[in-house]
Amino acid sequence: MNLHALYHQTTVPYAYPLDEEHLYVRLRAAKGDLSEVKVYYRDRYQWPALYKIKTLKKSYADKLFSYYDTALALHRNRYAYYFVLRTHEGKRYVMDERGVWEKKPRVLRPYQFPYIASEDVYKGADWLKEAVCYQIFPDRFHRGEGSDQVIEEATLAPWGARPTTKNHFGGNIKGITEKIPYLKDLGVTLLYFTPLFTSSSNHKYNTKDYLEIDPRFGSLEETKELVRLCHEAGIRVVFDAVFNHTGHDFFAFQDVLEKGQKSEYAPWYHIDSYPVSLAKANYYTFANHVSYMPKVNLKNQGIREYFLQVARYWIREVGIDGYRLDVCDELSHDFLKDLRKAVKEEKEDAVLIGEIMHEAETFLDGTELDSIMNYPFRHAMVDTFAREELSLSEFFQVLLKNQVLYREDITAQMLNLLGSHDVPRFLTESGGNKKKLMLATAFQFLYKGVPYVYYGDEIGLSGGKDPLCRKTMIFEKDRQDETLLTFFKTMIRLRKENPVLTHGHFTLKSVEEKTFHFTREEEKDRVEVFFNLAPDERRVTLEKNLHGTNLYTGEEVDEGGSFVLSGQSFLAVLVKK
Ligand code: ARE
Repeated sequence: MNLHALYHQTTVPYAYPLDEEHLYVRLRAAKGDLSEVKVYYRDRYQWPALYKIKTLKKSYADKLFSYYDTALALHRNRYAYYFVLRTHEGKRYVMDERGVWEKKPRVLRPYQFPYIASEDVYKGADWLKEAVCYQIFPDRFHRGEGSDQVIEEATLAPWGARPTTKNHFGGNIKGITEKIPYLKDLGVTLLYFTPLFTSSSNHKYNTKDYLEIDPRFGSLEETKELVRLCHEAGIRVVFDAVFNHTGHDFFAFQDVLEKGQKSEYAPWYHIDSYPVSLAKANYYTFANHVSYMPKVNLKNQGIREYFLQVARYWIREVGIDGYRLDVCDELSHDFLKDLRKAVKEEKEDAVLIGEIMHEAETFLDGTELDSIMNYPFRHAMVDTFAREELSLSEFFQVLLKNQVLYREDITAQMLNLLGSHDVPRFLTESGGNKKKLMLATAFQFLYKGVPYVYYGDEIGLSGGKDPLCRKTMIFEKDRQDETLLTFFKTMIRLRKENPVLTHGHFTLKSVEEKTFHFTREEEKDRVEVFFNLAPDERRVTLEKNLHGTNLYTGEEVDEGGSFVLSGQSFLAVLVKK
């Protein structure tokens, strides 16, 4: 028994309210050490101390640990609890707030979860869990006809040209609107647009005016119409908000450039010295010396209030469903909490999605963000499915670690991307191997979390590092990869038709050198999933017989003992319980 591995804390993800009536508790132990974990719990005011008893379920396991959990309920929701553990050798341990005891101490000090206050209960966004997300880089998606767009033809590159850091292609709001039927047919239900607000660059992360749609994209009216029609088609919309920095041409920074220390907006930024100079970049910027992106001082109430109003404005005016927050991990927790309140006041089920390229548990405890762009997932997928640099057991070590860091409902809401406008496309990472992209996509749709498609991946767009991953979209049928497109549509449909793929618990059953087996499971349904990443066929051994329906083909599956998976293929079998 490894006592060092035992762990519990009275905060996320080890203890937190699931709702007003249920407290979730989790305990960690070294893998394979325990045969039983029980929790003894009572109302903290109940005297004499009569405890109820519940057995915890082993819900997660990674390379080193097993995690046991359950949900508790008590009339007044004031909890005192301790754990009783039993090892395979029959030894018994008691774990309370003061530590682990071989013999039950004369005076127990139970853990306390003193009260579930309803205002502290995180309410996940069910629509987000059920979403299939699609990211659009507006300048590159489609150029619609008859828009109110203001365009300088002289600076425009021909559609299909090689993207550079500077060129514009003229994609617009109208263009996206015209393609709603395409998006509906594809089946996606959440659109995320990189920034739409007025800005001089093609990517628009240097905001000049937070309250205006960039005239190069079109008008406010066109944007309202786009969002209205998306909603009509059952598609939600999330805007990009850049609150870490402004553009250098934003009115407040212009005032600082002009008036120096005397500017009332100087405290909105972090200025090192005066006079402020773009050439010297003697102020805090995004990354290092990116002078056209001065970093904002969110401690200042003026800029904070300004941004909160911006956030409210677009929800109220256009009816969007939330924000993707740029460089989210460099905003402050304090600001994010205020932002959450403002956004939820405007629209209860609006969501905040952080752009955080790393694990982000301090932002996802339920008081700030609803989700992040799950780059740890993306990197693991690229390293394993595309580049084959991580072994499968290492791959699952990364994924399972990602899972146990977060609340269960947050894990189900993570945006599991394979690519974005900031990283090379998956097809390019795979050296152009479409089978790899298809396998990775299949995994994305069968795994827990929100599948996220970067525009064009579904028709075979390729592209390396920024700016090459931002090529123009192709809508001509004969230039689209039909096999890929049909595959994406099928995976999206399967995801939507089988709620177990959204809500089902994930359990890793076995991992071999190139094959693995996992399940997604709910009360009534279970999906058994097998992958073979090797180019040649592999035999997979079954623990028990497999009867059900092949999700992809609809055919009946009836296997026992073992069966053969062809090279680079997967099998997902729906089993009715
Ligand atoms: C330009 C050049 C790039 C160069 C970059 C940095 O094109 O080749 O690497 O400058 O100097 C926007 C544009 C970019 C532009 C950038 C600056 O879209 O094309 O890049 O502005 O002008 C970190 C941040 C993360 C950020 C990435 C880019 O943590 O928040 O860097 N992503 C957002 C957006 C970008 C956007 C900005 C921020 C700025 O999604 O599109 O860039 O508003 C490791 C680290 C990450 C790091 C990542 C990349 O993975 O762990 O933390 O992300 O590398 O550096």
